[in-house]
This record gives sequence, structure tokens and C-alpha cells, in this order.
Amino acid sequence: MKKTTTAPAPSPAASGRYTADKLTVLEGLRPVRVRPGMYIGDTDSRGMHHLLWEIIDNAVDEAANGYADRITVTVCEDQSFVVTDNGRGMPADIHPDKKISGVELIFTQLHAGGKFDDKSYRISGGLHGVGASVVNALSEWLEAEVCRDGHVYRAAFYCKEDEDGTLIPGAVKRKLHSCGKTDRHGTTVRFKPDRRVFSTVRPDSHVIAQKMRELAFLNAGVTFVFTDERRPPEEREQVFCYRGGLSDFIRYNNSGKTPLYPDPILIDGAADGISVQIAMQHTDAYTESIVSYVNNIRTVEGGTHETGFKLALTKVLNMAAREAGVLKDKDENFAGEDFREGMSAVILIKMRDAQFEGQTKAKLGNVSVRAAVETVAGEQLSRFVQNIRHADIVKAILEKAKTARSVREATKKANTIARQKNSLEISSLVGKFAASIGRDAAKNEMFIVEGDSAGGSAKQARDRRFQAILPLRGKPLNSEKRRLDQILANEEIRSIITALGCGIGEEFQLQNLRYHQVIILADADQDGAHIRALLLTFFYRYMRPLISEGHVYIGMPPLYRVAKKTGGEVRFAYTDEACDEATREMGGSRSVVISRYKGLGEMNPSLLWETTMDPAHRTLIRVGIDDVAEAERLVTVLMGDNSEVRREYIIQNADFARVDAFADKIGL
Ligand code: 0RA
Repeated sequence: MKKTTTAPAPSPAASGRYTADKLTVLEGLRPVRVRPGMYIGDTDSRGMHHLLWEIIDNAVDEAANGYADRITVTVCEDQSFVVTDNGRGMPADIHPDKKISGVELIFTQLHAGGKFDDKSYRISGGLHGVGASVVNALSEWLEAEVCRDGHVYRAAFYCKEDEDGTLIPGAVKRKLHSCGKTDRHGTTVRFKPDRRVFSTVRPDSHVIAQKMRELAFLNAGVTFVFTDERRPPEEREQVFCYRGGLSDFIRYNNSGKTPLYPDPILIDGAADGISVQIAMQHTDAYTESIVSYVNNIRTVEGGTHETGFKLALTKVLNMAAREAGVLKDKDENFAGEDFREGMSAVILIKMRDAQFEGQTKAKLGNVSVRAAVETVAGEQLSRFVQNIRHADIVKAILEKAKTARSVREATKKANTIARQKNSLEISSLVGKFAASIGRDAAKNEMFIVEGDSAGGSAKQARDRRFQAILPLRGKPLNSEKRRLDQILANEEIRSIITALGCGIGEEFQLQNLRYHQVIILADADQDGAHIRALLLTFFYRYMRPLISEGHVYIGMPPLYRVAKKTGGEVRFAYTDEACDEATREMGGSRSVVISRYKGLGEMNPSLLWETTMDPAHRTLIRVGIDDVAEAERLVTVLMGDNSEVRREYIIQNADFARVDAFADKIGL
């Protein structure tokens, strides 16, 4: 990446200023123009925004070093950018060797360092940190304004076109000059990405606002103002400033979830020259969410800083669990993941010479970071958990870990059982399960039927070549509150896992699915609604691809039988409206007999086949996940502790007449 420039250093007297400047610029920035991808990754929209990040990062550095507390970014109507900070101002004095101002040096020399690089370490890094000169090289024009020592200074650069058509990127148009007095201090950089370099030069205000919000979280107390002058005046400006920094970041990420304790836990320290800041908080959710940064750069693939944090968390909490008597045996431990279920954390470390590796160069590789983070996090976490005032928080975390552990163990057990049984053994595993004869998974259907009597009818009615029946006894699944691990202990649920053949949880393998249509057949009453909800919850949690790939259906038994008094015509209606319509079409209520089905159990096998199971005549609703968040909420409502909300939900969705409302809620 690093290019050495071989600019000849002619004596100023011999060559004159213009030539020297030109030579320096020519040799200095041309490589950037020739191979922009080497410096900024891509020349698409991402690369174009990269220029902006680079300039913003310089301002953020100034803020991180304590010299600035306000950074503004403006997108102008002509799609150029303005970035200002109220820091010290870029150096305006003349460099003793190079004989040009600090500002010119910064914008015209690749990797300008030395005298003007007074920072103990550059906080930006990775792909960023390529330097302001790269931005200059890839811009149509760039202007810098520096306010310091009572003066306003300006310099201007542009992509110059020689008489012979050669481009000289980042050429000095106007050297740094004083142009007035001021009592302000800070730096303003205006620039316009060059259309000749980028496939698009249209700034994306959503992307920029997102980035600025993130930087505002990572730099507590610094005010970020984003203005998009292309927008109508009233929606132009967005201001981001978070006094709480990482704590506010966690609160923001956890909004919509229920935290197990009100305030995020904070870690802030340094070891081995590495600064470590972490905020974390547990919620009642099931997934863990750790986001990490190195020098304000997101490390999507994690790395040694995340590993160090996880090690410390696991160690400290296992110790706390032992002290609290939650762990009795000396060798008994929670798995790290048990402590991270439902946990949100943000990790921010600052260090010199960050090494990025991995597929997308978004993984921190420096080995020494692991121990540094483990030390800082370990010390501060153990002080936290030992503090008597935090007893309730520790208790909540350990409770959550206990649940996570039992679910994990139940999952493992269920997977083991499922693995041990082959398809021939399935029918003997649970005597009630009637497998299909056919082996074509794509054609195979499994009906999960509520109740033994309906199950019996379904077995008689089915086409055994491709239809399997699993009767579910209503009772064991019928209790109001059931934790997922208890669901897994249920015999029928286990036989579903075994029969489907694709495991659950992390071991789930959709390609092993033996029945591509999984049809839930339950009554149109409260119990039926509850069974549907429990099964969907189970599939959602443990076999999500089954739902997202469209393998789960809800079977619809008819609600009414409408028979003509003369002539023997009979129709089945699945909703109240359909019943009215059938009645009308068959000559009105005087000429028909309407009977309402109370449950699957009262249908004889042939009726069940005809109305509900025969692919040619039945009605099925395919369950999908259009809106995962809503599905998640549904699952929370159904599985959570708030039985009030749950009861209300179940009653609301108790009958098939309202199947649409139900379908809406789960994103059918
Ligand atoms: C090096 C030295 C000094 C200031 C800066 C860099 C600086 C760079 C940027 C880029 C955007 N905003 C900036 N603000 C400051 C000055 C050192 C001194 O004053 O002694």
C-alpha cells in the first residue's frame, strides 16, 4: 500500500517554485489517481463516501485528543462536502525541510508525517487513515480553511489539466495565505469527489447520518451536525450528541427489548498501551449482540478484542455463580454463551498499529489485544460483581444464564435423540406417529393433529403414500406457561424433531427435511390457537428456516356444512362470510340446512379427508416470516411471563373467523 515517492529535491534557487511544486505533486499523488482502488477500496458509492470518512476521521481525531467538541458535515447542492471542526486548526507554519506549509504538506504528500504528526497514535486506522492527500488526489477540487493564532488561512487545490491533456491531481491552485483575522480556531475542508474517478458522486444522506450517529456514540459529548442542503429547509439538519457515549449506544440498541437491569455496565481502562471501553446490558431477548470497534472502525468479524472480553465475562461470571451457590460442583461451569444470551455489548478499543485480517479485513488480529482486554474487563467486571449494591443485577444475569443453559442442554439432548433414530425407528419411537410410505421428501406431508380422536380419523383418512400423521395430545401442551426447555421435554415435540429429521438449533439442516409440508391441524378454539402458537414458537426458535423457507402451513378445517334440503348438494364453508355466500347461492336460508363443526374430532375420516386433507380441495395457510421483528414480538408475548397480554392475545386469535388477524400478526 505504501508508495515511496522519489521526488527529486531540486534546490529552490535552481528550479523555481512552480516546477518544484509540480514535480512533487506529479510524483506524489499520481499513483492514487492511477490505482484508486488500492487506497480506498472501490470507486463506487462506497469509495466515494470513503473520502468523506477520511476527512471526518481527521476531525474526530482532533476531538478524541480533546481539542474539538463540534464537528459539522454539510452536503451542498452541487454534491460537494464541507467538514468543519473547532479544533486547533491544521498547522499553518512552513515545514523547515520541505519549505511548504503544513496544510499543503498534509494535502499533497502521501502519508505526511514527521513534524506535523504530533499524535501519540493515529486513532483512525485500517482502510481509513489513508490520509487527506488521497482525498485531495481523488477530488475535482479541495479547499482548506484554517483558523488559528488569530488568523484565517486558506489554501486551494484542484485536479489540473496540462496543455497535453495529462491530469495533475491535487495540484496547488492557491498556496496557503492569510486572509483575515479571527478569534475562532478550527479547520474547514471543502471538496468535491471527482466524477472521472467514481461511478457515482451522489452522497447518500442516510449513510452519512448513520455514520455520524455511530461516531457520536463512540465519541461521548462531541456534537455532530449533519446538514443536507439538497433537502427542504425544515428537514435539513440532524444533530447527534450523546453525553452517555457507549451507554447511550447500548440503550439505543436495546430500545424495543426489555433490559434485565436499568443501566448498562461500563468498563473503561487501559493495559499495555491499549485503551479499552465496553458497555454491556442483558435483555430478555435470546440472541447476543456484540458490536466492536478499533479506532472508531467497526470490526464486523470480531477479533482478539472480542475474544478477550468474552473470556473475562465467562471467567468472572462463573466465579460469581460459584460464590452465589448457583454452581455447586467444583468442575461445573456455565458455557460462555449462557452468559451472553440476550446480552448487548459495545466494545471500543484504541491502539497503535491495528492489524486487520479476515475475509473483509474487518477482524482485529493483534494477539496482544486479547490479554489486554481480558485484564481490563476481568478486573473491572469482578469489582462490579463483588459490589454488594449490584447483587440484584448479578442475580438477574445468573437467572438468565440458568435458563439459557437448560435450553441449551435440552436442545442438545433432543438433537442426540433425533440423530440416534433412523426413519424406520420413528414409528416405533412414538407409537402414535404414522409415517408415510413414500420417500420423496418434497412430496411428503406431515400433519400435526390436535387430539387423539382427530388424530385417529386423520390416520384412517390419509393417503399413506405421502401423508404422515402425528397426533398431539392436547393436554401436555395446553398449560398456560411453558418454557422452551420444557417444550423440548415434551414427547410429541421430540417426535416432531425426529420425524422431520433435520435437527434443531445450531445443528438444524434443512436439506435433511423429510416432510416438506408441515401442516398444523388444530381446532378453532382457544386450545387450538394455543397449540398453533406453541408449535409456531417452537419452529421459529429452533427450526427457523422451516418457516422462512415456507414449509409450515396451517390447515383449515371447515366451520360449516351447508346442505341443500332437496337434491343433496353439500358445501363446506371455512369462514362466516363463505357460509353466508353458500347459503345465498343455494337458494337462501329456507332451502338449506347449516351445521357448525365444533371440532376436528367430530368429523369422520372421509369428511376430514374431503374437507381438510385432500390436496385437491383443502385450504392451507402458508406461514412466513415477513416481519421478523413482529414474529419475535409474537413469540415474546406467547412465551413471556406476562400472562395478561398472552391471554388476551390467545382469546383474540381464538377462532378461525379471525384467522386473518392471526395471520397478520405472524406475518403470513
Ligand atoms: C497536526 C498538528 C496540528 C493539528 C492537526 C494535525 C490537525 C489536523 C486536522 C485535520 C482536520 N482537523 C484538524 N485539526 C488539527 C497542530 C498542532 C499544534 O497546534 O501544535
